[in-house]
Amino acid sequence: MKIVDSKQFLLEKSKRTKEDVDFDQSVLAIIREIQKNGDVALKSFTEQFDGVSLDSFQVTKEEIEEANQIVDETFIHAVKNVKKQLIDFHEKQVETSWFMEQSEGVVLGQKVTPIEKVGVYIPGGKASYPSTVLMNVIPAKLAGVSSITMVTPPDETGKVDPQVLIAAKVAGVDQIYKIGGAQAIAALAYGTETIEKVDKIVGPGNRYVAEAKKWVYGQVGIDMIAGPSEICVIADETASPKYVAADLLSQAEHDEDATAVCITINEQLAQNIQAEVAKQLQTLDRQTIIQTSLERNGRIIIVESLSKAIDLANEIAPEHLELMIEKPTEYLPFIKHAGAIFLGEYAPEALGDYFAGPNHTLPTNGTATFSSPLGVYDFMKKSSIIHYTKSALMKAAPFITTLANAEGLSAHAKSITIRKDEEDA
Ligand code: HSO
Ligand code: ZN
Repeated sequence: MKIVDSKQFLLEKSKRTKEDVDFDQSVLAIIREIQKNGDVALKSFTEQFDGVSLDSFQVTKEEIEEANQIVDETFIHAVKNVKKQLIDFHEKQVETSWFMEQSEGVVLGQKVTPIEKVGVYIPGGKASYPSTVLMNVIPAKLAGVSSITMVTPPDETGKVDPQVLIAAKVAGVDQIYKIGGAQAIAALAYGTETIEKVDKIVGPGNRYVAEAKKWVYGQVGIDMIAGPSEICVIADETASPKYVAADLLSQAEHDEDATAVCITINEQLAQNIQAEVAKQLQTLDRQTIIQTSLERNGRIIIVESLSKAIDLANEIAPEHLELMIEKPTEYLPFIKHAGAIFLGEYAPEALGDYFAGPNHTLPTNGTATFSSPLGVYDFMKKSSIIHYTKSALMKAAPFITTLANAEGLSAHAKSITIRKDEEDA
């Protein structure tokens, strides 16, 4: 893992390349094809991209039952425990409708309504995570979403990961289809003969999925465009280089484009962490992925002080930020941009990935500057409520008509005065 200073780091970061237009267009072509030809197109894309010809996309009760037989007890037990933790945390996010009264019988309010139909995309293959099923479905359930459709690509034998099926069952998914990629996003956004159109699509995916979500946004809602996972660890001399290294490696193992950076305050600490990373790497399963990811994006950055470290972290706006420093809570007020903030040496990122309760779907790629973790609020929408009495309306009338006339919208003004005229008549 390279040791750099903050200038070098920021320079490298600014050189990252932008997406190409041809790719955008190829994804759009897939979407249009699904819109036009529905299930027929879905079937043929599944043959082309997943290498399997399916007669039916829907996962049957028998397949779920079979998964139940294959998957071991301890896994099911763990999933149920994680579910409890997630419910405990996310329950706090449930919002309720509220009303307020003003003088003259005026009532104003905000009515909260769950989104009706939600599609959850779960990637296949290497990145098929049962934990992600729980993280996406549980907040939707708590919001009161009435229909949750999960989609996930099949393998070349036409099967999907049984552990993902179990997580879906425990979380309470209503229907599951074996489709993936941009074609699955299009099917959820526009509907086909078998797939019912949804109102919002959530869940992570590869670049095809991410691009397709951008295209269908507006037709449906989307959660966010999730990029490769990132961790930033701020470590001072009280941090254990072993723990810091382990956490960096845990993130780097996600994929070759994952980012693991550590910001620390002196050369010696940087070297200790670097040595630990090299040592622990030898013991891990996904060495090639980790090596590539560390070469591409793994850096140990040396800065002069903790406050400089915080400034740099705010500039990065990482998905996960670990504060492995003495008295981490004292620095919390200064952290402005991070998806999730882990305080102290016993809050490693994996705790948040799997168990603690907060969502592991977090803003990546600097988007923590303007967005939040996935939550119950992503599955609820609000309607404003306005009730006025005649006397209250007449009091407001001069203000309304003044503004309406200023905007040249006399019909607006008339819709108020007509109510007054009626009184005079
Ligand atoms: N670190 C990932 C979540 C995850 N980790 C799933 C393991 N499984 C993105 O926050
Ligand atoms: Zn993870």
